[in-house]
Amino acid sequence: MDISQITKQLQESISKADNEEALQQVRTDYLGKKGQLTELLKQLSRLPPTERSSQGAALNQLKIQATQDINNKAGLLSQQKMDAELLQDTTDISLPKYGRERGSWHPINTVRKRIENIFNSAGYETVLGPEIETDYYNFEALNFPPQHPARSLHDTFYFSDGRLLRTHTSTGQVRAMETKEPPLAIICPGKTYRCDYDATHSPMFHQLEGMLVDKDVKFTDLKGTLQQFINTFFGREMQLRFRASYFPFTEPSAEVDLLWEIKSSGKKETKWLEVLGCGMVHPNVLKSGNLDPTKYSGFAFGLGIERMAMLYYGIDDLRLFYENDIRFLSQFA
Ligand code: 2NL
Repeated sequence: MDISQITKQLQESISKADNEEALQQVRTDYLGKKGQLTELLKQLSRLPPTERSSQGAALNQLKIQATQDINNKAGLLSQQKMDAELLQDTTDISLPKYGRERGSWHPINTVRKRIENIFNSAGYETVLGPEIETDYYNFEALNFPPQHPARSLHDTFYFSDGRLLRTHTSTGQVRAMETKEPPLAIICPGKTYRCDYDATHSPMFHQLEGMLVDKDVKFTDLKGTLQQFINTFFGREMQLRFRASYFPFTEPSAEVDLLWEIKSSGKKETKWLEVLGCGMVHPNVLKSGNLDPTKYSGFAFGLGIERMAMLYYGIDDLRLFYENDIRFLSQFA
């Protein structure tokens, strides 16, 4: 077979191949195991030695050239195919991205951390307890005897085995009293649960309780501590009012009101808002914590983190915290 004829045929086949499959067929026809060029190279040995070297060199040269030409054409076809696909494609790469916004802390966690930081700086240690509790830690150790009427105020979620979702975070503090020696300065933040839901109550809410137990802890220590805390939290001198109240776990007990300025239609008004509950730790509660009430005394307080966050940010509906509306949450980023 005449090499120049094969060369011409090959060039024609390559230029006729107008898609990748057709070109692959050309490659097989000429360079494949049974391809024309491969066959000719195999037959070289049968040629007389004089012709063998010149024919061999020419065939090898053709093989190299053929490989190169086919590869070039393959590149061209692939480029054409991509160009055609891009013309068809309707993806708009100039569209703005979505779903990649940065997350941020939930305002409840931000406020919780702020409060924790204030107390931690004053030497209070954060302790955490379980959210599923026993009747003992949630009620009995805190001086709610069985049948005590205050138990019903808590609208407790019970499990069938008698355990419950903690209704306050005091449970963590009882556990801390059991294991640590005074002086004891702890705060216990976390989720708490009560079976109640409306504009001002959520079945899950956040509390932070704190206590200080040592020798000679007095009610004035409590007043000073809470005044200092509230001033630091709001970043200015605030006016507080301690009002006598009742909790089973403290005696005496007080509720703390905060003088709050409300600007309604240009006029400045003030209002007392309840922000904290507190008192001197009941002797029975010290006893539950294996502490001798003749030797030690302590104060304790509890606050609702949602309430503090509402005041701090000026939010008027508790439910906004739990709806996970990104337009609401992103304001606190
Ligand atoms: C409130 C009232 C309060 C406490 C919590 C406490 C804890 C122990 C012992 C004694 Cl272990 N007291 N905690 C004391 C007084 C009030 O919370 O209105 N919370 C939102």
